[in-house]
Amino acid sequence: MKIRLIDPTYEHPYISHSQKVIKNIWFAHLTLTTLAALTPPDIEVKITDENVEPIDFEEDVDLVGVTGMIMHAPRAYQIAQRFRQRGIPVVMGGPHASSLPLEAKEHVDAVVIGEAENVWEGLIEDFKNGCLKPFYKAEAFCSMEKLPFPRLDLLRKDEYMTINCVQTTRGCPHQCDFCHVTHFFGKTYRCRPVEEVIEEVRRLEGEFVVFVDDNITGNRRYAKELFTRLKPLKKKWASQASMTLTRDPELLKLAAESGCVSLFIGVESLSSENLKDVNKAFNRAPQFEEAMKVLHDYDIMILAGFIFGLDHDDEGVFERTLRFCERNRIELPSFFILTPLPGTPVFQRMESEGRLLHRDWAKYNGATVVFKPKLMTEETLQLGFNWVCKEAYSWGSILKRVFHPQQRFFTRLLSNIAYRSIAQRTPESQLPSLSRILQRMNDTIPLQNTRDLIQRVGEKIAEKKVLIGQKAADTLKLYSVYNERLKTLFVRLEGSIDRKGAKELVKRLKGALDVEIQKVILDFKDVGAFSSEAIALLSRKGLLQTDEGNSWMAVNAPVINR
Ligand code: B12
Ligand code: SF4
Repeated sequence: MKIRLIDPTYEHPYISHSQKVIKNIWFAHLTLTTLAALTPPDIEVKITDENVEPIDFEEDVDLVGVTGMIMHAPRAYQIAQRFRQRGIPVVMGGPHASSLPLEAKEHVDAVVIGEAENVWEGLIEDFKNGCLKPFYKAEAFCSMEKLPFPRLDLLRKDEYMTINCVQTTRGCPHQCDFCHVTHFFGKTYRCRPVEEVIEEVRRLEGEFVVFVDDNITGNRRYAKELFTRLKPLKKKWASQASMTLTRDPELLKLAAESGCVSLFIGVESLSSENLKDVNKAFNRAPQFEEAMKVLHDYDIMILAGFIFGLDHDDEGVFERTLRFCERNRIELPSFFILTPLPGTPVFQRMESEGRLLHRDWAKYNGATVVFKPKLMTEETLQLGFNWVCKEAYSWGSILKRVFHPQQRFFTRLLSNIAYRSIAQRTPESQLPSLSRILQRMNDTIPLQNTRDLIQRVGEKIAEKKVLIGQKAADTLKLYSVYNERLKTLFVRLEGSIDRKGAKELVKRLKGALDVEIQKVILDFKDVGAFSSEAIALLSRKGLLQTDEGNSWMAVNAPVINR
């Protein structure tokens, strides 16, 4: 009996899948080599990664297996159709088929839901006996012990940057609302026996290994043991980890000593509100700069993932994020547009709020807007995303990020050049028009004269005194969010306001109130103290009224004359 396993290709709008790019930066997928290893030895099994070789649709095979993430689904269905036209049955598994098995079943003969380990052999037996069932659901998660090593020998190894991929754990202890991992693996986090991982790594040729885990440090005790045992192998490795790693110096040191050279870290957003919204508050935004520094101190290159289009993102987010990457010399920033993956809480939320634009899965690729964002239009999100992808890999931005005296300058530069070749495919785009204004409206203004500041009066102020103590702050902080749909700028003020602060505020608001912004809402409730001159100026401009609540003040554009 002959089985052909296929990994479909995908025409990504900005990630080039050219042979050169694959050779420079891709590592081979583990899916098919794992399935091949699970296939009984009496069966002839071959694999095709369509990204590196064409599919032979005329091949003489008995059964075809096809995999796919969400965006591969349409192509996977086309492939299935071609084989089924010839009467060859097709089985589909992987993240997409597991989330939407009923949809997948319309295109294939059998669907595997979940991991293959506990069902694949039984499916083959059924096929041999002529009684293939429509669905095979892995009822329990498989044991991580004695998993067969993937059949790397079936890959065209010269086509990839590396084929040395190893999985040490499955699942993640966290449950971020946009992530498919929790949906697929539930709340489980399973680790393979360290001994078996070490043996698999030991057998690999070459010094570089990719651990294709979702979060390699999800169980610290396990990770510490793994890293300790890896050290003598003297390999270099890359993987994915969550930000929590940066808060455990012992673990980080061990990772570096065991050969960790780069980590993909899902930073996701610089906004604490966004992180809280998507159940990722364990990423602590105020500590990000320190976290990036700690990774660099251990000479670990950072591939930082950022998601755009979360509910607190306005059109200033693209520039703000890029400047963060430049300031912190993040080697390889990776940007994604929020993608509601079926099965995830984000998908459910978007669906129930009527915010999904369509179900054209090919466009659910992390680079195309498929939902209605809250604070931006679809168009602004798309254009801002295109801008940041291209701008981050412009020579100017690369140079800001790669110079770092202590570290591997050439590795940083070469990886950036490789990523630059991908980013070149992103369509040309402009920075969203209000971005510059929004940077100015999210700023700290130092004050000049804090001596004659007076604490606020009124009921609210009594609470405030306790909060800010007796000392007035010597800065005025502006936190602003622009709602493009309402054409309204919300500005929250925090600290104290003296004459200089008030003048600067008025100046910046005048700059902001252009044709696009129609309304500004100022929130003074976190201002602890004003100088009398500031009160006079702000009142004269109609920005401050001493009403009882004195918190929210709505100011329409015409109030401030340009
Ligand atoms: C490594 C990895 C990558 C690597 C390589 C991709 C790869 N396939 O190896 C890179 C970094 C390139 C990558 C990129 C992306 N990835 Co990725 N990736 C992973 C990761 C961490 C591991 C994949 C892996 O090797 N697993 C090990 C193998 C053995 O497991 P498996 O593929 O799931 O297969 C098992 C079962 O699913 C089943 N099975 C699978 N296929 C089939 C087929 C048949 C016939 C049968 C019987 C069974 C079966 O059996 C296997 C054994 O149990 C997964 C998370 C995860 N844990 O799966 C995310 C994951 C697959 N990626 C994901 C996404 C979204 C992406 C991107 C689209 C991100 C983006 N927006 O750009 C890109 C797409 C790039 C591309 N063009 O392919 C999502 C997919 C969600 C979805 N529903 O589509 C996942 C689940 C992560 C997540 N956080 O949600 N990814
Ligand atoms: S930490 Fe990463 S892998 Fe884990 S649930 Fe969140 S996004 Fe998914």
